[in-house]
Amino acid sequence: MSNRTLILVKPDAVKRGLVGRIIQRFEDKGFKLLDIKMVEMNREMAENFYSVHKGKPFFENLVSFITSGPVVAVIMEGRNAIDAVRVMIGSTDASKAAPGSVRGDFSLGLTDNSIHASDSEESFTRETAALGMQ
Ligand code: FUP
Repeated sequence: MSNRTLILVKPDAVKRGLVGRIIQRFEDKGFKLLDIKMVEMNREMAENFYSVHKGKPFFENLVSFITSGPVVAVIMEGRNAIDAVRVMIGSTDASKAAPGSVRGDFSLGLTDNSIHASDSEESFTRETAALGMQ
C-alpha cells in the first residue's frame, strides 16, 4: 500500500481551465499536496514517461498529445494513495467512465482523457523521474 502518487492534469484539461477544479477533488478527499509543477513535456520526457506503451499502436498519438501543451504534475500523499486516486480518476476510456470520477465528469476522450495517475509504485518512480520531480 503506497501512500504517495502522481497525477498529471493533461493538456486538454489545462487548455479548458480545469486545473483548479480537478486538484480540488483530491484536496477535498484528504490528500496532501507534496509538490506541484507545470511542465511542457518534450518528446524524450514523454517517451520515458510512457515507456511501457512503446511499440503499441497508440504510442505515437499519445506522445504527440501529451507534448501538445503544458501539463500540471502533482505529487500527493494520503492513505493507499495509488489505489484511491485510480478509483477517483475513472476508466481510461472517458466515454465509459463513471459519473463522479474525474474522467466521467470532465471528458469524453480516450487519449485526451483529462488526467493521468500512477498505477503502481514502479510507475510512480518512472514517471516522477521522467518529469524531473523527486
Ligand atoms: P490509464 O492508466 O488509465 O491512463 O490507461 P493506460 O495506461 O492503459 O493508457 C495510457 C494512456 O494511453 C491513456 F491515457 C490513454 C491512452 N490510450 C490511447 O490513447 N489509446 C488506447 O487504445 C489505449 C490507451
